[in-house]
Amino acid sequence: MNELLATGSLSLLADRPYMPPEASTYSGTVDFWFDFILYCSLFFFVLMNGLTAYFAIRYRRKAGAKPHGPTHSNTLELTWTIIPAILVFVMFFGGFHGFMNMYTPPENGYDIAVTGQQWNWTFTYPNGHTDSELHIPINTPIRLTLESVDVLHSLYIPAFRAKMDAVPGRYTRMWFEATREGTYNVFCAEYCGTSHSDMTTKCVVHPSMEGYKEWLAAADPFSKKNMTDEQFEEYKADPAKFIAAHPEIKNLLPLDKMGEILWKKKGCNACHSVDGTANIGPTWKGVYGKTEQFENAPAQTVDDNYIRESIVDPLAKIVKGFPGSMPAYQGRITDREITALIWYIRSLGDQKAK
Ligand code: HEC
Ligand SMILES: [Cu+2]
Repeated sequence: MNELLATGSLSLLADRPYMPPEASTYSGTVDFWFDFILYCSLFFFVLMNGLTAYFAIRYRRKAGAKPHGPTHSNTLELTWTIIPAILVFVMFFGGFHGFMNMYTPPENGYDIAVTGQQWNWTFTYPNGHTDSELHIPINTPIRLTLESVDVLHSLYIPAFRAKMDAVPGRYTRMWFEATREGTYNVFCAEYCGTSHSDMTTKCVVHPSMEGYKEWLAAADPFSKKNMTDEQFEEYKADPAKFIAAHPEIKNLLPLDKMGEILWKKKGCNACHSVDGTANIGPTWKGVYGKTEQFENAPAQTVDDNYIRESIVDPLAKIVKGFPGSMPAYQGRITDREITALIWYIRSLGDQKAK
């Protein structure tokens, strides 16, 4: 029984039509106990309402009959106390056992760090690569350490039946082991402000550890492995020439295209549009080269240094008419990434300002 519970092979049906697919070792266990409670409740609902209806008709008040009060039956009272008590203990035991399994990360887990912020998730992989998507290998216990830079969030992957709060100023942990390859939904399950419902991403389960490692190596074109600092200087000077000369460096795009990817990967897109529409923060369209007015500083032109400052220390100059609500990226973004973002913002500007 214990092994069955731990491996999650307890499952009445394969995928239930009313549940997401079962894609982790413990999702079967969760579904088993969910169904157990559901069917017990259903049974007693039908039994009690059926009897109530039956008795209301069978013993309805008849003309001339004398009503009499309730009598006592030990047998009946013991029955309806002992049977539900046993059922409740079974539910408690099953639930508690499953809970302990879900909240005790295995010692040999593969670690990935998670940062929640309004309104995106950042996953930091062991090689330092950060990504807004969660990629994991199949059949490997994954341990996540969660933190939040602003308010309460909650990482929720329904297919794994896994959920854990991300709390500012505290680390929380969760673990799971995926059993099916595929792409699954990831949500924020804690109401966290205006764009909470957009705080979604994907979890990609790679069919093997090798496949996952390959993805990881190619995912970050700016990782140290991919480019030296001298190469980066060359690349900055003339991206097209550099890319042509270095086909061995994977996934390399012109800097502004790289910035466009980072705009999404770093979660800037939650607050900054690039098409002129208003959002939580100012749109990036046409911002480069324009004269910006501030709440707390004299006006100045939007140039490279100003953009850098806005990313690492956003509250130093708060754009007029906007809240001081941009999270500081100091320590969570590399110089290369900042450069790429600057190129992207430039490319969205007035061509003359370039
Ligand atoms: C939670 C929302 C939010 C996120 C996420 C966010 N920003 Fe901001 N950003 C703002 C707000 C609000 C302002 C205006 C207030 C201020 O200047 O601090 C702003 C201002 C800016 C400015 C100055 C724009 C101008 O018109 O002068 C730049 C540049 C900027 N952000 C870059 C970024 C980058 C790059 C990222 C991603 C790495 C990012 N922001 C992520 C909310 C956000
Ligand atoms: Cu959230």
